[in-house]
Amino acid sequence: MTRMISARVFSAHGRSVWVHSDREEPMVCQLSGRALSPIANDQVLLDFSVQPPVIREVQPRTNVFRRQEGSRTKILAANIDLALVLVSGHPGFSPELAVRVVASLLAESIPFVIVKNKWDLESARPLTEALLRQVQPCMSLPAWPTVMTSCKRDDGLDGLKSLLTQLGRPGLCVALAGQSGMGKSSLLNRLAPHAHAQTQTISEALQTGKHTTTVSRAYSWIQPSGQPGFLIDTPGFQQFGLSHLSRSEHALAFPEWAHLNSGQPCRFHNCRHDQEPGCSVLSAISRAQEAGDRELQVTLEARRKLWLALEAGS
Ligand SMILES: Nc1nc2c(ncn2[C@@H]2O[C@H](COP(=O)(O)OP(=O)(O)OP(=O)(O)O)[C@@H](O)[C@H]2O)c(=O)[nH]1
Ligand SMILES: [Mg+2]
Ligand SMILES: [Zn+2]
Repeated sequence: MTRMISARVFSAHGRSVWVHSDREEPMVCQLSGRALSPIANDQVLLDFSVQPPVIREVQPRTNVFRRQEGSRTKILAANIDLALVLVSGHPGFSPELAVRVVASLLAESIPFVIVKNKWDLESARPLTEALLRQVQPCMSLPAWPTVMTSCKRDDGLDGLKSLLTQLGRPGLCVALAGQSGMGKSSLLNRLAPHAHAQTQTISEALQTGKHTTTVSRAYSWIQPSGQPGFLIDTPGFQQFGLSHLSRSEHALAFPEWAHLNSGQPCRFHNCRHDQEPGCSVLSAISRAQEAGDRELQVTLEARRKLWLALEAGS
């Protein structure tokens, strides 16, 4: 007789998948068909009538954290309730990669908080803030939420923990996302010390991370609220393709474009905010320049460049 149980994927390594269920110890399973490709934090149906058990079905996902690499889709995690997007000034993070991550999360309606990690490194703070200005909506629109953390200080996670306490509920799934070397696995180890995730010093010569985490992995943990939940560590990336998203989905990361358009719309409804005449974004940049508002001018121009990079189709 077939015996099916529902289980959660902790990590997938090709055809071997680590799963965990309420009733069984963590175990390695096989996949029943070539069409199945479960990813960390997927819910699956396990067939226990064979040994080792076989995954028969991946249950519908509420959302996915994904990026595109050429024609290949890379799904990093599924069923996320909250994403923590780590940035840092050491090494200086890429605003373009951060904007791309933000767009991908907004397109999937995944709530997120930007985590300014390595806050103990005082000399790196100004760079973190300067780079973040390019990621945040401008024109007085609400900023994406942020929190400061330090994995090196005893009190370094207090702000994040109180935020997580407010958001706490049974089974909350929190994913750690961001470029290599930002400290995702270090933060995981601080929040869930039993995880023992591998971490590695950054390359000082290249000012980059070393791509230490190579596969996404979910961990069970007790949230600061005292409730059980899941933390998902994901590998850092050097590219974050968004060719699967539409222009209006890219625009979610640039809410000021819609704001400017609602005042004096661009002359062309499909304006790319590149060189078109009568463009509301280019006009706003000129107005900022005329008013001597250098900070707004520079921020708008930097944001417009990031937008054009996303629109370039990669
Ligand atoms: N000073 C300081 N260093 C930190 C902090 N968090 C992480 N680091 C260091 O940053 C380096 C990279 O940390 P990891 O946790 O491996 O980074 P990661 O984001 O998981 O990187 P990938 O797995 O390559 O994507 C390590 O040397 C950590 O010790 C922090 O809050 N302060
Ligand atoms: Mg890591
Ligand atoms: Zn325009």
